[in-house]
Amino acid sequence: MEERIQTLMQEVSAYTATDKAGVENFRLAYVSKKGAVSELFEGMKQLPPEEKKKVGKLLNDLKQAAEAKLAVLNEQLESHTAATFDLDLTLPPVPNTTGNAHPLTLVRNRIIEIFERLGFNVADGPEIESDWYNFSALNFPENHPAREMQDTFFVEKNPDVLLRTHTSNVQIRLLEKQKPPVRAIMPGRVYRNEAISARAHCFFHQVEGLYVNRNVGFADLKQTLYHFAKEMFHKDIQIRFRPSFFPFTEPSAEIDISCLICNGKGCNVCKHSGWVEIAGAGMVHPNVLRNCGVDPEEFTGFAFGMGIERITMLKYRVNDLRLYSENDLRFLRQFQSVI
Ligand code: 2U9
Repeated sequence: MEERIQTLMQEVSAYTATDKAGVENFRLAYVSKKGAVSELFEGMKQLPPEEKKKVGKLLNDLKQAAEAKLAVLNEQLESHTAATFDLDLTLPPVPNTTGNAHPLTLVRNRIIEIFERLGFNVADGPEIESDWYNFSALNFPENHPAREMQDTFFVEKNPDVLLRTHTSNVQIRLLEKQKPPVRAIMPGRVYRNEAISARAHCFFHQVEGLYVNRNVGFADLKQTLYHFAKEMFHKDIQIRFRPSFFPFTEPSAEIDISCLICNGKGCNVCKHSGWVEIAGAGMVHPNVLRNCGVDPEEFTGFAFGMGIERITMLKYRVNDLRLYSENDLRFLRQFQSVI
């Protein structure tokens, strides 16, 4: 009997199957109730008691080996089936879907392209900033509301370490180290402590621009932004400047373009005014120039700032800011071939 067990052990270990029938044959031959192992268990009853113990152990080992082998054969069959199942080699191949740039990236790149052709460089700087570079150097008074906890994110509640609220910090750093002429734009992410809704988010993206040189005037600012609007939207767009106030520019203005939907006739998008806001701008405040070591008697400059989300919204009629950060492919895939 011991010899028979040994032979079966060898058979079990050498067995291979490539299909369902082969696995089933194995099960019937070795594992089923009518299989060889059960038959041997039956035959064990006839053995003298002194042999039963030894043969019983060998038989149990064989039983376990046969069951383990059946599991392996089943597993092999399953993975083989999964790999070959439904594989119809006559079908045309499924094309690889390529990704596309995010709409904000597309618009940012277009903005950069427009200003680069006017001679602006692109500058970059830190998103975690000190109070000086984000507020004080920009002529924000001590008690300005933007400096409050409810408007700005402070890092570990330290009033001197914060997430920048605009990319103006980059312009300050640039002016500090580069003698005019300075002509650069600063695209980047900025943070504000706002509740998230269709119209506001706790982070968004800006492009700010700065041109500091001798004899830079408001007319230069107007022509620069007019050129930008025509390139970004369309050639016969109109532009207007409304007086405004920012601590870092004097005089300051808000920039509107004629409504892209109704061409200035009045509709829901422009709230029946015929105009929509695209940016803020102004002449750099003399205090800001002085804070950067630039003599305001010798140099003047203009600056502007715009939200990339806002420009994208106007250009593609996106009506909810949250869409930009939700990663919904149905939204993102619509921008595959624009600009
Ligand atoms: C320096 C001097 C001046 C940058 C400017 C604006 C006007 C402005 C807003 C537009 C929409 C921010 O994204 S937004 O909410 N920006 O209105 N920004 S002038 O002025 C500067 C910057 C740096 C050294």
